[in-house]
Amino acid sequence: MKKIIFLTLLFTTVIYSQKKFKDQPLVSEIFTADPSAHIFNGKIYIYPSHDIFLENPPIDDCGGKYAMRDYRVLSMDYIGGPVTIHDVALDLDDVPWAKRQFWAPDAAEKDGKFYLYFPTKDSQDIFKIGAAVSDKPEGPFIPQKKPIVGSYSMDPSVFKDDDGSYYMYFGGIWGGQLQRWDENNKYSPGICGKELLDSGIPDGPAISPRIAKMSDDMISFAEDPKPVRIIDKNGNPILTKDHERRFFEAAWVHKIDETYYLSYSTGNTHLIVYATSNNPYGPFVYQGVINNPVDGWTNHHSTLKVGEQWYLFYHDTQISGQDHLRNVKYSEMFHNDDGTIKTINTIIN
Ligand code: FUB
Repeated sequence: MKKIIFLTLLFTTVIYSQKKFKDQPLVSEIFTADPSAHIFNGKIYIYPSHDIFLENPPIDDCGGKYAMRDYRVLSMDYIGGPVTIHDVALDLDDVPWAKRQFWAPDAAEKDGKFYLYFPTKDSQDIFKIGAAVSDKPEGPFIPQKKPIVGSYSMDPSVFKDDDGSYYMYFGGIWGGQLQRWDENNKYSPGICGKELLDSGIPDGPAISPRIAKMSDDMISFAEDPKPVRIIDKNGNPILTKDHERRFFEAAWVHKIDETYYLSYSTGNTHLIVYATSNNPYGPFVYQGVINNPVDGWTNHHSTLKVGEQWYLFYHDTQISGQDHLRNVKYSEMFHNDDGTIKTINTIIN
């Protein structure tokens, strides 16, 4: 198997050496994706998915080839500094309710404890979101015995507001199963892929990411999840067939002064876009593109201010050339004087 991996990587390295990438992978020893970046205890910690090589990746439209089994945390003392790949922070086998697929995680700190939030499929193959606790940012994390009550779908990200409230944003369509949950948080089995683009499906307001305030214990929701509305500048909802602007996955929030920036991936159109609001619950008004398509099918990011500089953490497939074997990177990100964000191009032509 090592030979196959070696030949695959050699082949793609030759092909990819023709491409010019704006930024370089943070680590090449393991494959990493979906970076959620934070500053904890004065250091930069990155919580990525840990992609794995599969000899025969399943061919389905539900994300079967993203079959991750553990999490590894990365850290840097400063931007540009050496990157530490920490030991396994959480293993799928240690989560009693988890069956398969550790997808994009996030983390939060409160009162000296660290919380890892992770989506994974339960015994029924339904994505739920788990919480795990540690005394250290890099783990190891001890998982709760059950998923967070009321959680579903994937791509959790936890935002801490200035008043000390924490909110979880979550959800993702297609393989992330958000389309199976209605806005009253009721589940019905359903499709999970390209069928959602079928011209036969009527247009209407696009599926919304969800928000739930976290309880003081940080391992449960204080309220039922609610949809986060994304609208255009005329106050109309962004529509399902507006593929360049509608939500797909990877919701993330940062705040500047009184403005909340919700950024997210448009998925199969491969953009990271953003919308703004003066309320964490929204509605958020669509503004524009933060990151143009990267190399590879998925585009998933986080934002982080280090000193006075904002950064976009993201992934692409520079090392492997394969959609499910990704590598995390970062880029400087700039807000204009009017609050808009300059678009980033990570592939240089
Ligand atoms: O890494 C698995 C999935 O791919 C993530 O949860 C999505 O956001 C996409 O990046």
